[in-house]
Amino acid sequence: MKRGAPVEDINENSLVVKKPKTHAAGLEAVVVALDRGIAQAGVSRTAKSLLRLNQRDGTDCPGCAWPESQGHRKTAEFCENGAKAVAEESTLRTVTPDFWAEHSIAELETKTEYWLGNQGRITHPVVIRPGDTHYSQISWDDAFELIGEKIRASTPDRTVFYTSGRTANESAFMYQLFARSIGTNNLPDCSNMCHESSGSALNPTIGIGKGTVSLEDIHQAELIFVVGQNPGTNHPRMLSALAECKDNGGKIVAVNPLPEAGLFNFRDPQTPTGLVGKGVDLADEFLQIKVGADLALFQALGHLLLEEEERVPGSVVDHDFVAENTDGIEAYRAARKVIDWEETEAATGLSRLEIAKVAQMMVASKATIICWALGLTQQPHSVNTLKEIINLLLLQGNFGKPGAGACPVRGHSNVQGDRTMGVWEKPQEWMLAALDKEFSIDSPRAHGLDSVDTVDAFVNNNVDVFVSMGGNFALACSDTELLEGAMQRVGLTVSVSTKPNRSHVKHGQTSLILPTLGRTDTDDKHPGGRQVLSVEDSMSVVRTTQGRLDPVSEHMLAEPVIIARMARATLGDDHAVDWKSMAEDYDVIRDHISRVLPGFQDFNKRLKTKNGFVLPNPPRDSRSFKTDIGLARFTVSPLEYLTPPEGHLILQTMRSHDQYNTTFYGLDDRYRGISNGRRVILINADDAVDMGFQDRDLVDVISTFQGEERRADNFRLVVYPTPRGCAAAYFPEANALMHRELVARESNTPGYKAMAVRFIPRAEDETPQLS
Ligand SMILES: Nc1nc2c(c(=O)[nH]1)N[C@H]1C(S)=C(S)[C@@H](COP(=O)(O)OP(=O)(O)OC[C@H]3O[C@@H](n4cnc5c(=O)[nH]c(N)nc54)[C@H](O)[C@@H]3O)O[C@H]1N2
Ligand SMILES: Nc1nc2c(c(=O)[nH]1)N[C@H]1C(S)=C(S)[C@@H](COP(=O)(O)OP(=O)(O)OC[C@H]3O[C@@H](n4cnc5c(=O)[nH]c(N)nc54)[C@H](O)[C@@H]3O)O[C@H]1N2
Ligand SMILES: [Mo]
Repeated sequence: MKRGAPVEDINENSLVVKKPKTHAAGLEAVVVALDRGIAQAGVSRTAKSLLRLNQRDGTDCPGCAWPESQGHRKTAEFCENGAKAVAEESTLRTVTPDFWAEHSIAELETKTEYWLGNQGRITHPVVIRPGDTHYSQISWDDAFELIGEKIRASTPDRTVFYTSGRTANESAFMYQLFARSIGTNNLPDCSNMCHESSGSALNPTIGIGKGTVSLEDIHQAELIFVVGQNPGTNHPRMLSALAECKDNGGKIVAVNPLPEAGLFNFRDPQTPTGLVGKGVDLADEFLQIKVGADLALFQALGHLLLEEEERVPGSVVDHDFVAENTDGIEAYRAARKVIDWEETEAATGLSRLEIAKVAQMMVASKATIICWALGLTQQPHSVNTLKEIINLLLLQGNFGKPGAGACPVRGHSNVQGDRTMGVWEKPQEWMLAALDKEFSIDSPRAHGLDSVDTVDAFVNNNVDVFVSMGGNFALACSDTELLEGAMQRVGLTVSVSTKPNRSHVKHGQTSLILPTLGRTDTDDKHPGGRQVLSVEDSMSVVRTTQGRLDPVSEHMLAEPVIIARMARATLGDDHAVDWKSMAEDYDVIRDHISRVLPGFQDFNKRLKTKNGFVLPNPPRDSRSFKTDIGLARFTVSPLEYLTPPEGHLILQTMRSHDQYNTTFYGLDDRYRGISNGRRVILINADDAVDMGFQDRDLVDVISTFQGEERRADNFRLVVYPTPRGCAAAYFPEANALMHRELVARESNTPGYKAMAVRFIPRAEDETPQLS
């Protein structure tokens, strides 16, 4: 691939399938990482950005939210996929006004996300108005004026402010302040689609919506569960932490329908033995569970732990902890007393023996951590599944001691920080009161729209202005076809973006694309010189991030500047909030934050210390649980799992090794052995036979939800070691199959890992050729 030359689009007929791998990383990871970097950005930008990644005064990796070591850092503290995220952003390819003049919307509609994203960084603000066929350049002044005009012409409840989780703390704080100054809590974010279920389970049970472990805890744990997570791809630096835990004598249990390579063996590319040797074996036990059956598994484990406690009193339950800090153990004990093993085995696809073996590991462990990600958060009963995890942790007193706790592994690199900063459609009263006091504004109290509500609001023509701080709403959400149609009816869509994506193509009647600086870009056009931003990782550590590369265009603005100018254009220069000072000097934003948010006192000063600082975490710091009753809660949930209707399979959607959400770095899902194509359905060999199909058959897919169907055509079946009854496809191709009402109860997170699908054969010659 020539640097600067964007790629060809995907040809699904070139699909290649090989045997899945059983180890992650190694030399190949380094080769791929450097290759991608150099192809996009050249040698010097690649070296400059990668060496600064995750260093103390460097750039927080825009990849995932896994924390950096507080102690010694390696010269190169990054992983293959972090390097790809950086290559994607630091690319020298550019999307200039000429690009928009050359390609009409009609043409761009035929392109895949792979092609769009690979065109490069957007260099100038552009606009498209009703009747236009192409985007064209607009000045920043005119763009802001247009935004102000449209927001003022609307009512607050018809304006929506979406955030994708790359936005730094300071920008997120200003953004929610802007929405609230206008008078709306319509602040949907990617967290609604991601770990909202975790927050919904953790807040009422342990009194905080975040994880309770540090990186050091991962190293020290005696037993770690990695559940519903593919760390080899989505959090590769987690593998080093797991390897360190193994080194210290810890054990690992992996729970996943798929035998993901990163769960089994890790060849650390940052050590000589990792590059060429056998690597470290990770999972001691692998429970290949059926999709959606984790609640059944955790209930069975609860039953076995309590059974053992009855047999040898004092051997399992941490009675002092339970008596002092928790409520509800009696009801939990009673509910777990009986178990239907036949049903449990059928639901999970696991044997009683396998489950008992893992229960024994829990009994033997004095410090257990349970990690989870989207495999647990995106199903109708997700919140109850996660509450069941908390039950297990509470039983053995696994809070507030080294090597123990709950670990939701977050997604976007600052998704946790954005929420801390108040990007939430359901803000708490204390936060609004603090905002009102600090800024003399009158924040609205009524709750706003989350991501799923926003899709509904689009469909029902209830949105006039949609502002998107990063992200790709059209493709990230459910019901792609319906949503895209509905988004096109919105009066004004504003995308603050780095790269072209589908949401720009399926734009509102008038649409603005505003190019912004990314994490790796220097941000120095300020009276006081270069500015730094801050982020919060998955383990509540807050630290600085600053880019070191010259931006590829002088016309891009930093996110805080864009927000301030939108606010001034909308609210006028005499508004109570001094937007201008905040955009000029980010210390001013941080001073405000320090007075509004608990845990941020002396923000500016503490941010400048070596490792940043850790936010207060009552369960972790002092075994205190700030729930409404001041105690942690055991909960009782009914047994629930997913049963596909006759002739259907349960479809989960997941990320390939070569993508970042809706952005595709390349077409090589290397660990799973699938390359050059993405429209695939992984299916168990016996299910394929039962349904009358063969490996590599071409099918159209139909999903069923409450009597309604959705359809997505032209997928290839790939026989794969997934459990019976459970299929898998890539996100976002499968989002067209997602009914928007299929959600997790309580959290309203889409059930992206819980669709019921069937297939109809498709003749080979029907295959439309993509570009
Ligand atoms: N390189 C890269 N890094 C990323 C991202 C990316 O796209 N690319 N995305 C970021 C974001 S926003 C997020 S939220 C995270 C996502 O991180 P992950 O949660 O790891 O992402 P998914 O690819 O959705 O993988 C879900 C895993 O859960 C398993 N699974 C599915 N259903 C079930 C189930 O019912 N039970 C169990 N036990 N397992 C199940 C799947 O087989 C798969 O291994 O990663 C972040 N990091
Ligand atoms: N079927 C299915 N659907 C899912 C999921 C799933 O597992 N299955 N996962 C869900 C999850 S967990 C998430 S988090 C969402 C992801 O949803 P989003 O966060 O909305 O999507 P991304 O693909 O991460 O957004 C990519 C775009 O962000 C912009 N961008 C990149 N960096 C920056 C930056 O620094 N600043 C700004 N302003 N813009 C930037 C680029 O223009 C790029 O096109 O998708 C959800 N959808
Ligand atoms: Mo996410």
